[in-house]
Amino acid sequence: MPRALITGITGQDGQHLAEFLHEKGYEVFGLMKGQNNPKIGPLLAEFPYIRIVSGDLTDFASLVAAIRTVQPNEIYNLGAISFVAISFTQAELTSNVTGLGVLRMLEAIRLVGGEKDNPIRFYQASSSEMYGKVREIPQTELTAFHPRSPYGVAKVFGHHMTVNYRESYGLHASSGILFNHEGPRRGYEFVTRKISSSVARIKLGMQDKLLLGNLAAKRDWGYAGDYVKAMWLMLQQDKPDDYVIATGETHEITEFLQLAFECAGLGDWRKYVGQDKQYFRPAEVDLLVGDASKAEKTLGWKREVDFPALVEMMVRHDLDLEAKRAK
Ligand code: NAP
Ligand code: G4F
Repeated sequence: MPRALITGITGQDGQHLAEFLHEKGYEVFGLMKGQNNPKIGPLLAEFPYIRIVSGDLTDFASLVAAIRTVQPNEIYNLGAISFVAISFTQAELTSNVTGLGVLRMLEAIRLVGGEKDNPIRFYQASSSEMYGKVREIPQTELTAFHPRSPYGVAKVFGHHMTVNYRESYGLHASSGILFNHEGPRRGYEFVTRKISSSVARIKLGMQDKLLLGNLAAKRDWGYAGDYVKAMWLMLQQDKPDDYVIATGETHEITEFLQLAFECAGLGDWRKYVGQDKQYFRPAEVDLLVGDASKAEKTLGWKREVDFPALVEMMVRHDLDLEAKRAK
């Protein structure tokens, strides 16, 4: 039974990946920080097969201990301060967890090593935020980076470290440059979930208005369930490499709003949506659209859920959830 260690197990991708790997017959271990993390109970209630290991990406010794305990065949480094907006006000913490955390994990792997004939394979969760003020459209594995937030800068550091450890020490370390991916497990702080949950609450009479920031930004939004398959495929290749994972389509936030409000039968979104300065960022990423042709060709990866289906999935899920909560 192959063993996988996932950091960021309580996050959106950690949950999807745990489910995916369990179905593939893996023993799934999740790194969890804190002395009594309140997310443990709900996580194990939904995924009883996950085995929790204590550790923190800011604590090197805890990563070494976790790898020694688990003896994983594969490590998926999904743990991060991942909310771009908060990275502006907590830049040092973001750099430590999202940036230096990658280096600590790579060093821990180098130290512990793994089985001689079957060394540990490593996946780094890189991000389209690294492209920031984009240098070309669409963005590929070769597009230069120009990050626009402390989060983006930290991800560039982690990305280059992953490439460097692969080239310097021969680690099987791959980096997935994933564009935005969403779904019903998305955190409420991100714009798509903020919209889908607000639409549901407005529909049920629990909320009147939805306040957002910049509505002109464009994102390449895919479904998280499709994207975790790509992570796994990267680690099944003989050679480690970097891959863009994206849909190749970009949509303005207003398009997400339109579909979401229509799906709930609320009509024109402009009746409900306002703007608030607090949700604008000091610097913005205006447009992201990725070219995933390398992943499609080499990994055989293909997204299955398109943009309208993604919006509908999220709104329908939140309508059910909020209705249950209201009872
Ligand atoms: P998420 O839902 O925000 O989850 C982040 C996870 O990181 C949580 O489980 C969190 O644990 C954990 N974490 C935070 N600080 C930590 C620390 N010091 N030590 C160990 N773990 C820590 O993120 P996601 O959407 O699943 O994304 C997964 C990864 O992919 C992240 O690295 C993100 O930056 C990257 N990424 C995401 C997207 C996207 O669109 N979703 C796109 C590109 C890249 P707690 O719950 O205990 O705080
Ligand atoms: O949903 P967001 O917060 O996601 P963002 O900044 O694109 O970051 C996400 O995707 C990255 C991949 O590109 C990941 F690496 C990262 O970890 C994270 O998962 O914001 C999307 C856009 C931004 O342009 C933001 O300014 O929506 C705009 N926006 C407008 N109003 C808002 C709001 N974003 C949020 N969160 N809340 C608003 O009220």
